[in-house]
Amino acid sequence: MADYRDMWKSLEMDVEKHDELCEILPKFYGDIYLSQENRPEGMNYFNFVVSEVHGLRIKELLEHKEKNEKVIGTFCVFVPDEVINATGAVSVGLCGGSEFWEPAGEKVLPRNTCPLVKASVGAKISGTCPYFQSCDLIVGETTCDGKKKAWEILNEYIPVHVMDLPQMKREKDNLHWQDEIKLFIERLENLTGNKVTVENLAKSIKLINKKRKVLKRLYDARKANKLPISGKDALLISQIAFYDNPERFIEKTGELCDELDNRIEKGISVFKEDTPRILVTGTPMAIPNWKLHHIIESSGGAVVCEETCTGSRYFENLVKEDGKTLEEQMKALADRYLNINCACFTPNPGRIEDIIKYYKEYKADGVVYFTLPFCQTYATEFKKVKDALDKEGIPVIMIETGYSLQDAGQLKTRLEAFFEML
Ligand code: BJ8
Repeated sequence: MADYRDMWKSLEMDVEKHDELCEILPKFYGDIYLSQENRPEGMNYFNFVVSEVHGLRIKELLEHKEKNEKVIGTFCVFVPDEVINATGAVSVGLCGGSEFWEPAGEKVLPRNTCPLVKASVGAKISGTCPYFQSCDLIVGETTCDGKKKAWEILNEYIPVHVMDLPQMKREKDNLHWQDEIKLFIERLENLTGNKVTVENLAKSIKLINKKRKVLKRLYDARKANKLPISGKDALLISQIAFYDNPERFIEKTGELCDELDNRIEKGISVFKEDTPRILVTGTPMAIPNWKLHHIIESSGGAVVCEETCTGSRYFENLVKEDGKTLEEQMKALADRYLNINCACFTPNPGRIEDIIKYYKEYKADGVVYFTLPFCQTYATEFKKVKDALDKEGIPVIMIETGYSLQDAGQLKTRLEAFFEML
């Protein structure tokens, strides 16, 4: 990687501490990703993106900022990227997926907070995440209690706009979410000095839909009997979707999908025949959290789909493109976004329907229900999901695990036993 130290210093980062992270990541990535055999050629682009994760992409963000285009950080798939894009700002997903950031988070948050929240806050207050440092505004949302209260603390370090997400899906909740989108537009208009118009919003809706379509195409390739790509690679692509330039991401993922189609035609697979096909469902896996996928795929399983926010919840369902007024467009946005089935909603039957649907569509043999420690919403929802899966005769195992690799051996043993019985 080129020398970006001056750039990091200009972002007021703790460059020495950041060096520690830079030392861990390449080896970690090499062991998990580059060791895979028979990867599609198209993964080279994503290898490159990871190798430049704190370099070239940050340089691009700073170039945007030089043109007075703002950078907006987000933490949840409910925050509409379309609105950010329409104001000429750039959106980056900021969820922290590494234990490296947890100790810093624990300085201001209770230890028994979910690692995603601790790492996200820790990334900011330790000054070791150039994405955070590049942001002009971050957008929080009222989903789980851990996140909701963390915004108040983060706001001491960086301006935070909080979107009040309803937790039910009635008509009045839809109207409320439309209203929140309107307030978000106003906040961004004030920040950027650019107006959201029917035209620029329509263009952004089309662009983000295109990104969803290419991700859907990638996931469709995983429905093939012979899997042309590993679950680990597909997860990585989903994670990169949150911060890469959208046009380039669409193009490169499209090229990869062409290659995957070709592999499917020729029957080329990255797994041995009869490898158990696993649907992963649960909490999001923020980059570089590749732990569970790596353990599954090195214990004799293959991940065929993620019913998570770094998976299907990010790209399923498009925003209607035919809105003629801003009101119609906001309604179309609210309709699409409130179709996401996060466990912070009550009740949340749509998620169970999705899991069963994907289990069938992706021809899975079993379900791994993943939850980060201290995530009450997903942990509690397990009962409902398990009851429904039991009724359908779908095998499921619950795995609660954080970012540390300490329990890797134990998880491997449990997963191997689960795959054995599929
Ligand atoms: S739409 S899943 S991105 S809220 S894992 S921080 S819920 S304690 S991330 Fe999420 Fe939006 Fe829902 Fe998706 Fe809290 Fe649970 Fe931690 Fe979580």
